[in-house]
Amino acid sequence: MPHHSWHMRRALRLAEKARGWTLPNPLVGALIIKDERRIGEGHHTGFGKPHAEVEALASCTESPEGATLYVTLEPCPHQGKTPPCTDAILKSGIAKVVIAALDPSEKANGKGVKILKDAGLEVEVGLLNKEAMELNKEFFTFHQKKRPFITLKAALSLDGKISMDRESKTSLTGDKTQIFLHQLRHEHQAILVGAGTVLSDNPHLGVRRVEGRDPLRIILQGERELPMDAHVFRDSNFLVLKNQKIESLLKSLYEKEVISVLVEGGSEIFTAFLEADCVDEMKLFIAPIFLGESALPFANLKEPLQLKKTKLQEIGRDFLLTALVEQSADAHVAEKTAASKDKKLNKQVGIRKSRKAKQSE
Ligand code: AOF
Ligand code: ZN
Repeated sequence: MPHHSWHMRRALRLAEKARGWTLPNPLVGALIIKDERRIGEGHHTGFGKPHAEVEALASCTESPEGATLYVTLEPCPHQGKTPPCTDAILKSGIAKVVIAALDPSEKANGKGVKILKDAGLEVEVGLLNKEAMELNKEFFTFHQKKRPFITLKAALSLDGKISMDRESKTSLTGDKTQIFLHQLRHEHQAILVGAGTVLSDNPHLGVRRVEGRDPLRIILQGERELPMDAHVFRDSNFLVLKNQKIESLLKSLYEKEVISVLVEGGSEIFTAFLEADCVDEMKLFIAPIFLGESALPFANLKEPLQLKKTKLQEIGRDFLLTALVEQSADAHVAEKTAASKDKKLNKQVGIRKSRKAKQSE
């Protein structure tokens, strides 16, 4: 079928439109195809709103009976804020469902597929699976690792410093970078800073330069008192956590269903997160300035840290380096995967060898 993956690609693009608005829900897009014609499409537009499948069914220009539904995530089998999508699909008379990725949450995880199959629908899973997992990498990390996806954001000088000193804020990056940063805040469910940053910068941590929602503001407090008139306390959308180790912090954020956190500093917080080996992605805004030896470093790492999948963008006079962080668990998994790939390869080679042997017999 020539259009098969085109349909799923379009569903992925539809899903992407709502980035930031659905949290902690995933981004989901759906398309309904009948006789190679698109008769309906939709996406999950916001938390608590109808799911993608329901939007797509509601938009149909003709009866979806006998049609194929393309959806980027397994249809939900449960009653949440909205009724089960599997019910809506069964009622609609859809004959076939093509799913890019299974929903990793305990409530779903294959149960949606089973309901559809048991009812006699044809179900296909895995078309553009990698792309669908990338689309919702925060949601998948949250369910698979039982902790939020952690993005570390910093503005750096060319000599890797974040500020002239501990007591005051040094503005390094230009105006265009501010817009990028506010978009990034909108795309994360929560934003986290240390008490030192609240005391030295009195940051707002909200979204003002783009249309978006303010993330939950998490402040990690040590021994120092925080002024109650600080900007971060301007409304009730904040959480102060006292003397927490990173591991217990992540556990409590998991329990609160926070799927993604943007860590904005300062130096001690960056160091603690990196040493806890739980940073998934880094967004480093690099400004064309050297701050000199006496300035505050980005982090104090005891060991080298390898970044991977790096991407460099020019933003006005600054650069944005986006990279994934190599976690020690990843290295372990990579070794294991390489070993099992070797095994598989050996098996295949073995099969080929025995076939050859048979042929020459
Ligand atoms: C789908 N289609 O478009 C989305 C799904 O509280 P609710 O009813 O909004 O359900 C939220 C859960 O449903 C969410 O955690 C995830 O497992 C799934 N999201 N499922 O079939 C959608 N957004
Ligand atoms: Zn649903």
